[in-house]
Amino acid sequence: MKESKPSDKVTGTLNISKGLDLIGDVHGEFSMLESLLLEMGYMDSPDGWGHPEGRIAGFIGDLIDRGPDSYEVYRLVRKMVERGSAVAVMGNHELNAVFYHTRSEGSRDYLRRHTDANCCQHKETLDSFREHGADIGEFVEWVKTLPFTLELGNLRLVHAAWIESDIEKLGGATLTDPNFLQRAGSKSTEEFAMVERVLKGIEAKLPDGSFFHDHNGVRRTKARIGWWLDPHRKWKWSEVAIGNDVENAAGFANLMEVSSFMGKTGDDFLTFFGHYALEGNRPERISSNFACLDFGCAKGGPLVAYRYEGENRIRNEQFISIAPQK
Ligand SMILES: [Mn+2]
Repeated sequence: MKESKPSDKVTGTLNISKGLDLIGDVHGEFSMLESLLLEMGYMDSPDGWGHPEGRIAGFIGDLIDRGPDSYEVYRLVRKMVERGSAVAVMGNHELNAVFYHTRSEGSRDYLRRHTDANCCQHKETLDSFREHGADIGEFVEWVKTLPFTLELGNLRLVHAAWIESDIEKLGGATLTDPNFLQRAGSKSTEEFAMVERVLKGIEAKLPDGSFFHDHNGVRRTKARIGWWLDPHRKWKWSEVAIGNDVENAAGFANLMEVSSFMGKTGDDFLTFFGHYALEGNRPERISSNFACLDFGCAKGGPLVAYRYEGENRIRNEQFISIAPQK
C-alpha cells in the first residue's frame, strides 16, 4: 500500500467542469448503455464514445455479469476511459473476476474458487468473451488498473460503501500490485476485509427467525445495511436492510452494534454509489448528499445515471433512466 492520502489521487488532468454523468451498474446490458449515452448526448466515433460539449461519464462499477453483452460493455468503457471521456471505479463483480482468474500464490487454487455458484455468477461474461473470440485475460489486466474510489472536487465515487478509514488505509492501492492482489484475495487479511467493505458494503445478521430470498432464490439471514444511516437514530429493519424485502423482521435495528463502520462520512461531499439494486422505476436520491445509481438493470429494472452540473446538493430532477428493453 502506498502512503498517499485519498485526496492526493484526484486525477489532476480530468476536467469535470463541463459536467459529469454518473452511470450505475451496467451488468452487461450493452443496448441499454448505448441508449443511455445517446439520450445524454454522447456520440460514437472510431475513437469511441464521447460528448461534444466535453462532458465526462463516470462508471460506478459492475460493468459485467448477468446481462448478455459484457464484452461489448467492457470495450466501450475501456475506450472511453483511454480517450479521457470517462472514468470508472471497480465494482465487486470486477473484483470477483480478477480473483476468479488469478491463482493463489504457491497453490493450484484460484483466489476465487471455481465452485458452481461462482461459475454461475460469472457465466454470462465468459460466454460473451467466448462469442467474440476475445481473451478474458486482457480484460482482467485492465480491470486491475481501476481505482476502488475516486474523489473529484466535491464528488465521491465508490461502488458500495465510502468507509473513510478503509479508503485512507488502502491509500490508492490497486490490484496491479501483485503482493497487494494476493493479500486482498486472501480471507483473513486486513486488505481483504477493507476491499470487501468498500466494494460489497456492510452486512448484518437479521433478528432470529427473519430472512429473505435473494434474486437467485437463495434464503438469506444477513442483509446489506445502509452504511450512510446515522447509527444514533432509531431505524426499523425494513429501513436499514437495503434492496431486499425483509418485512418479516420486527423491531428496531441497533446500528451501533451492527458495525463500527456505520455513518462516518463527510457531509461536505456528494457521494455516489451503485450495488444495492434499489426498486422503483423513478430513481431518486437517498438524501441531499447520498445517491445510489443501481436500480437493478439486468434484473428487470432501469439503467440509471445522474447528470452532475457542479451543484452541492443532489437534485432528483437530474436523474435520468432507460427502461428495461424486454
Ligand atoms: Mn451490481
